[in-house]
Amino acid sequence: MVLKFGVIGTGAIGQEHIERLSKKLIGSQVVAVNDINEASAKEAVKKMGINAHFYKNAHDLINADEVDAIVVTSWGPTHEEFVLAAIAVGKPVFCEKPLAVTADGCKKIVDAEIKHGKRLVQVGFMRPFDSTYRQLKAALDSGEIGQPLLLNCKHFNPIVGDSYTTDMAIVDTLIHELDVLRWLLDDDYKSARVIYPRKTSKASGHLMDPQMVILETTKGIVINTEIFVNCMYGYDIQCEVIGENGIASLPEPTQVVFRKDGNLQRAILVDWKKRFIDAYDVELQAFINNVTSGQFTQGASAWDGYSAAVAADACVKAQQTGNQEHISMPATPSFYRKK
Ligand code: NAI
Ligand code: ISE
Repeated sequence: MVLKFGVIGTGAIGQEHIERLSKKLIGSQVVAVNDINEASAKEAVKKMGINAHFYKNAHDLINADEVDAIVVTSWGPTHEEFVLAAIAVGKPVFCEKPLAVTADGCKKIVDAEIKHGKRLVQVGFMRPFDSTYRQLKAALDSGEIGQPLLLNCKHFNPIVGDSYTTDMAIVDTLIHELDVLRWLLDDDYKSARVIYPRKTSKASGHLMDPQMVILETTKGIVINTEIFVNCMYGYDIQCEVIGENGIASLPEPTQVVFRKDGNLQRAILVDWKKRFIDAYDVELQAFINNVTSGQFTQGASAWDGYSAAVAADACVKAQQTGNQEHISMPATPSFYRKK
């Protein structure tokens, strides 16, 4: 069985996912695309040499008989509408993060999926599929460093455009740590605080950059994450776990090391496309397998999207108040509990 996909949003990651669904993964093809920028959508599919119909209206794509499953790769504030529309017609939907830009928006999706009665939604939190994060989790689960006590994380992007806003550092960027660290630590969050260090001259006038987010978990672990989206030097994701008996750090992505001209040097990646390229493949293949098997056994659920958003809401409030904000994570409904 070949799953026929419709893709909403043919920008950066939309094109990446169209490429992998059309040419790399098993059991999928892209038959339909939509974007508010018609010319760019048509140019994208032409450049990739795939024969996909362009739909002017995203809802027509969602409802089209030729479309079995949907991928949402449009801007974050549009996700809620499109995911709810896919659920309304009973079509499986892979939605890039964030599932919605608020917890309330995610909860509407959770309620709709539970009412539908079977899993349809997977969220594009790819880091638990990444081999370096899986190595780090195996190290923690082995007990090698004892109980985790404190984490130092970095989420550094080289540069962002003027449309990137201070709250996006949480809902669009930190949302990855908010998801992956729940899985890594098997824990949840109970408070958040945001500190603004001296602002870089490289950031747009309206953007606070860098930001430091301090989270406390229900087990008492403290997580310090530095978000710096105009760091200039590269795309740098770091996670150091300090435990009772030692430190475990996220492995650097494998790169050739050069000894040359009196230097010892290796490249740092410059964007997310390469840093998590394998994880994107694995998570989307998992979605294809979930749909064709009828069992959503892998990948982030709408509840994972909601849980990350609950913490993100508190972080956005902490950005505004400067206070330590409480986070109360609701219990996971049986519908989403791992079988
Ligand atoms: P982008 O700006 O390159 O592409 C977004 C596309 O969506 C644009 O072509 C835009 O015209 C289109 N669009 C916007 N509103 C629309 C609407 N109402 N209907 C149809 N099309 C619409 O953005 P990018 O970087 O590709 O991000 C897209 C989404 O993917 C975001 O939610 C972002 O958070 C997520 N993303 C996830 C990554 C990951 O590591 N998982 C990496 C990069 C992006
Ligand atoms: C982008 O949307 C992504 O999801 C990248 O993984 C993240 O590093 C970046 O900060 C986001 O803007």
